[in-house]
Amino acid sequence: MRTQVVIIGAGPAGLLLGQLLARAGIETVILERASSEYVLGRVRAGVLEQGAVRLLDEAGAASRLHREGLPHDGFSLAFDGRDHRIDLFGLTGSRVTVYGQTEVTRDLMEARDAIGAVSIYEAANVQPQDFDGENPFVTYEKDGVTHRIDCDFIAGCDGFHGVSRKSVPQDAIREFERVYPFGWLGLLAEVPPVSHELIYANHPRGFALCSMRSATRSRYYVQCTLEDRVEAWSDDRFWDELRRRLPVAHAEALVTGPSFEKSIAPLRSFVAEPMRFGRLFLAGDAAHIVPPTGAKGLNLAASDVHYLSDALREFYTEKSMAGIDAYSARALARVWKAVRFSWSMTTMLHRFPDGGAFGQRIQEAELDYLIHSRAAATALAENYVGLPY
Ligand code: RFL
Ligand code: PHB
Repeated sequence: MRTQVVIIGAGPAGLLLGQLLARAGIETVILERASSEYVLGRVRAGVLEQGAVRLLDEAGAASRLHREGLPHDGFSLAFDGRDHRIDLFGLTGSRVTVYGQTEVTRDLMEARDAIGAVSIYEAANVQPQDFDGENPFVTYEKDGVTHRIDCDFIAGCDGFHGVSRKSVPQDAIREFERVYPFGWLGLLAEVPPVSHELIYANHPRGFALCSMRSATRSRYYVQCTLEDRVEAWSDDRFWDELRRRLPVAHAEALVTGPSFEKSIAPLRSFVAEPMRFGRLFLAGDAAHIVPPTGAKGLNLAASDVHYLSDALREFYTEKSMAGIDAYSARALARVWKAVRFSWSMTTMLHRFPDGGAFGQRIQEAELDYLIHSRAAATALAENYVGLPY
């Protein structure tokens, strides 16, 4: 088989890239290790920047998002027993949209099916090959048979644990990493959200986040230890812990109910440089990971895909390598700003086991500064709604 671009991974990065390239008349094949049901079953991000919404529009996959997505003009920082609103729209003229990653993925899968583009799910042992030269190809196994797809380019959109980054020789890549000494325990329940906006809480017992998927479905998180196991967290224990970490008015208003998803995610910052190796590109979580505190992971996948689809369109329509040569530097400039922001939100809001009394006072000073300085609040808001691209 031959195609123009092989995309490894059918997460939001791979699917969005496939749609944007299809709109430019560029043919792709997507190879995904898991089944489509498995991909749709992963509960992850919930907050979209306007740039990501614009790209989903361009991809022809945003009509349900416009109907069902929840526009949010602000969020709350809760500490010291009180709520402090960050007025995103008032400070920046921009807002975010709350719409689950699962729904984004579903919409993109349907858009891809509608144009009849090829996606191969349950593709085992996917291997990008010969991307140093002019004639790269990808091999994979399906139902016990080995296949080969020749192509012009390979897009590694296969997430943090994917094969693409691992296929690059070690001396060609540099990795930067920070692992945080805690995780997030997340829960989904069919109950109305405690507030119509998100609440990020800094509390002596640890961080908590109140988010949502709709007017009837809530997504909550509490900071947990790296040793914690989901099985040790009954719903009752989770709801009790969440209540303790919220201002009293929210704790009293919290509607609880049985969870239908509960999972623990460790927190990590990670960047691989560069993001292009000959004819292999990395995009999204394959190249970088941010802790979820700034709600940036999915949005960074979208901006990478914007730069990459532009570069490939330029190559095919203008026979120019300029965008391809610039891809890694353009993407990384935005990535590092989001990595910095996610690290600073994480540092400001969590209890660090080794933070000590000094760390505690620094957090308090930062939060106090934020709520009393319009400049500081604007800087936070500008990063949260997303830097331009
Ligand atoms: P994905 O979604 O991991 O998709 C990669 C796909 O590649 C497949 N794959 C392979 N396919 C073929 N061969 C192989 N060898 C393969 N290895 C892997 C995988 O099966 C998968 O389908 O990466 P992508 O597309 O780059 O998308 C990134 C986002 O998923 C991620 O950044 C966000 O979910 C992060 N994130 C958040 N981002 C936001 O922008 N806003 C948020 O509010 C937000 N909240 C979150 C989050 C992530 C979380 N967790 C669990 C990590 C909240 C949480 C709790
Ligand atoms: C979510 O709704 O899952 C969510 C929202 C905001 C974050 C992280 C996750 O910062």
